[in-house]
Amino acid sequence: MAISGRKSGDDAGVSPPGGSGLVLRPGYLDGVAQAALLEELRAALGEAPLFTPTMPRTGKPFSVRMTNLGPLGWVSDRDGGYRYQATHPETGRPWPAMPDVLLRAWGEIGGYGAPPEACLVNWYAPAARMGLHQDRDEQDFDAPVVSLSLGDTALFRLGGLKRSDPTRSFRLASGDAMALAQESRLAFHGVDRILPGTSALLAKGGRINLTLRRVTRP
Ligand code: MD3
Ligand code: FE
Repeated sequence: MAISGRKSGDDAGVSPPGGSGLVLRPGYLDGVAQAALLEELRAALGEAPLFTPTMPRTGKPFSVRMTNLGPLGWVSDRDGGYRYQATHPETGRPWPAMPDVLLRAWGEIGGYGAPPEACLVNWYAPAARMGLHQDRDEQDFDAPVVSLSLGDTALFRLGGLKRSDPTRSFRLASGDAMALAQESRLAFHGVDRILPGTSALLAKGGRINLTLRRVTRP
C-alpha cells in the first residue's frame, strides 16, 4: 500500500494551535512509499541535476541545493532573481514529470481543483538551513502549497504575515505531509536546522523537501 494511515472519509489532518489553513499529516507516506519516491527522485535527478541557486543582486549561494519537477520550476540567480521557468537553468532542458504519488498527494491533502504546476525539490545537506521568508513568486495565492518531507527531521518555523509576528516551531519528519492554504499561505516560514541521525532513508543523512505549487491562475 502506498499511503499509510487514514481511510477515505477521515478528516484532512490535525491542525496545531493558531494555524488557520495549516494541515499536518504526520506519516502520510509509509517507509515503503518513501523509498519508492526516493527512487523516482533519483531517476529525475539524473535528468535534472541539483543546482545551487543564488540570491538576487548579491549572488550569495543558498545552502540548500534544488531542482524541480513538472511544467514549471522555481529558480533564482543574481541577475534574474526569483522566478518560475519551464527549463533547467544549467541544462536548458524541460523539468522531468511529477511522479503520480505527488499528484495524488496534491489532491488528497491540498484539495484544489487544478493540478500543481511546480514541484520544487529542496536538498538539505546536514548543515543546510532556510531563512525566514514568504513564498510570493506565484500568481495564484488561492491555491495551497503542499509539502512532503524525506530523510532527516527538520526543525520548521512558521510565523505570521509580518516578519516580526510571533513564530512557532515544529518537526517535520520523513514521510510527513503538510498543506498551507488561506491565512497560512503567505505566512513567513523557514527551516532552522536538520536534526542529524533521525532517519535512515538517506545513507549520508540530510533531508529532501518536495513543495508542490500552483503558479498560474487556472
Ligand atoms: C508555509 N521550503 O521551498 S516546506 C520553500 O522544508 C520552503 O524545504 C521549506 O519554504 C522546506 O519555499 C518548507 C513547507 C512550506 C512550503 C510553503 C509554505 C511551508 C510554507 C508557504 C507558506 C507558509
Ligand atoms: Fe517557502
